[in-house]
Amino acid sequence: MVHGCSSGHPGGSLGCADLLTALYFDIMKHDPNFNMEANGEDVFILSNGHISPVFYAALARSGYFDVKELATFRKLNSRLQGHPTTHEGLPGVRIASGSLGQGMSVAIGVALSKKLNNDHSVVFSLHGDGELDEGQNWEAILFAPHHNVDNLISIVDFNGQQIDGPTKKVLNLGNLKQKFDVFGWHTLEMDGNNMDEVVATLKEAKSLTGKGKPIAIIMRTIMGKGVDFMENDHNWHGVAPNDEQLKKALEQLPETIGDY
Ligand SMILES: Cc1ncc(C[n+]2csc(CCOP(=O)(O)OP(=O)(O)O)c2C)c(N)n1
Ligand SMILES: [Mg+2]
Repeated sequence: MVHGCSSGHPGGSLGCADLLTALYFDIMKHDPNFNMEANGEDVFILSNGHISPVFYAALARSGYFDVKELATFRKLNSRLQGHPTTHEGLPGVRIASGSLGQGMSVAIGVALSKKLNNDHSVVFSLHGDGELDEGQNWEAILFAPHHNVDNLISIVDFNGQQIDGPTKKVLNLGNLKQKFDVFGWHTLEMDGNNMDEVVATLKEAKSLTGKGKPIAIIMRTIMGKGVDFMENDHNWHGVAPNDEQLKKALEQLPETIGDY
């Protein structure tokens, strides 16, 4: 998809492919016959909107829209813009994201309204680690435990990379598990590129909902997972592969379906 329009974000998308697959194909109770109200449904809020390629792929593969539409990614008049927005009318997109830092606040709002509606489904949100540099997150991280938002599972893509370099160099996050714990969250950790561990940890997180605390998952991933020359390299945060790089990448990912 990113090669097809010569722009977009392959690094974070590849790293989060396991998570999105687990959520949409196993963990979440959701209806591809999309309804913005989401009554009785689990909700996923993508905060790091630049990883839209993997989000759109998960939505299409689980039936929200035709897989062939993936080929329109980032093209003029497409519903699949570089950063998701609701006004394009793409089923499955619940918020505009791309301006980093807002998704957790939105997810908390959705979670609180579910409580008011006596709706016992769960809200999942995904955030980049570099995205946590944005101060609004820390207000949200403080707010959620104070208001007992215990139907929220916020996942951080802890790939150690962001647009300008390794997170340790740009703005060190230190011990993120300790930070969430001390703010009052129940914090889990997992290897986000080990499917068995992803599924087991998400199930554990779901079992911890309704117990008074919001749940965070620090998800270690590899930026560019599955393509050797992209792995762990922040330069693949937001660059499209050329023809030769695409060929090499697809050779390394034989399971890539390529049917659109
Ligand atoms: C508010 C805001 N500031 C800056 C940017 C530019 N920007 C886009 S992605 C990114 C880095 C995000 O790092 P991370 O969340 O770790 O994503 P990854 O590189 O791991 O995919 C930045 C600074 C933005 N989109 N929004
Ligand atoms: Mg990152």
